[in-house]
Amino acid sequence: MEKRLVRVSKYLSKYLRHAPQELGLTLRPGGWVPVDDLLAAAQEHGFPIAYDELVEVMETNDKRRFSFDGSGELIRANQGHSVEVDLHLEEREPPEVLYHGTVERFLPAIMEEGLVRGNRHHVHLSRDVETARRVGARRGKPIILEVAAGRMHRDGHRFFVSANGVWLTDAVPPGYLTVT
Ligand code: HQG
Repeated sequence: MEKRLVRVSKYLSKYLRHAPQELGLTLRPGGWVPVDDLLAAAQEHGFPIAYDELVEVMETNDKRRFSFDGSGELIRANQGHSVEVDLHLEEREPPEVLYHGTVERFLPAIMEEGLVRGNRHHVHLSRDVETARRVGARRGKPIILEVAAGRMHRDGHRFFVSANGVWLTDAVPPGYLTVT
């Protein structure tokens, strides 16, 4: 993706997931904000974004991080929030195995206390090894953990899928994790 669009995408991530209040925005249920309000606020805070750029980011974003609602008047980040917001996620039965990409230095803590959600609402899990590898590689040489999601689900843990296909759960206790 070209540089300017990456900047726009990062800007959107920051304000639609983590700091809407800094732009004077409030996320509605589902994480939505009016597109017009977002563009006006961005302009006012010194980062003007053209409507066409929003559409381009939406269409070219590798992970479909953002979406418009049906009317096209509202926009949101599909997942990854740290602010309190009800995303209306649907509970779903997960595949038998999901993956989590991380790095070596976190392993001792992870094997001791399991995967915890940190600042985000949920622990993020990937459907395939390749995606998990990319997530881990953001921090260094990736380590892939296999998550016994089917067994977790049968044991009563709840799973959700975001609109862009990321599997989410509250926490993964160490007994469901295997280092591959
Ligand atoms: C680690 C990006 C120590 C965990 C990605 C991870 C993903 C622990 C880090 C999405 C731990 C949290 C989420 C424990 C977990 N002790 N470390 N007990 N439990 N960790 O960024 O999964 O670009 O909050 O392994 O592609 O890396 O934002 O989560 O390394 O989809 O759209 O603590 O964010 O997407 O880091 O990434 P994060 P994540 P976006």
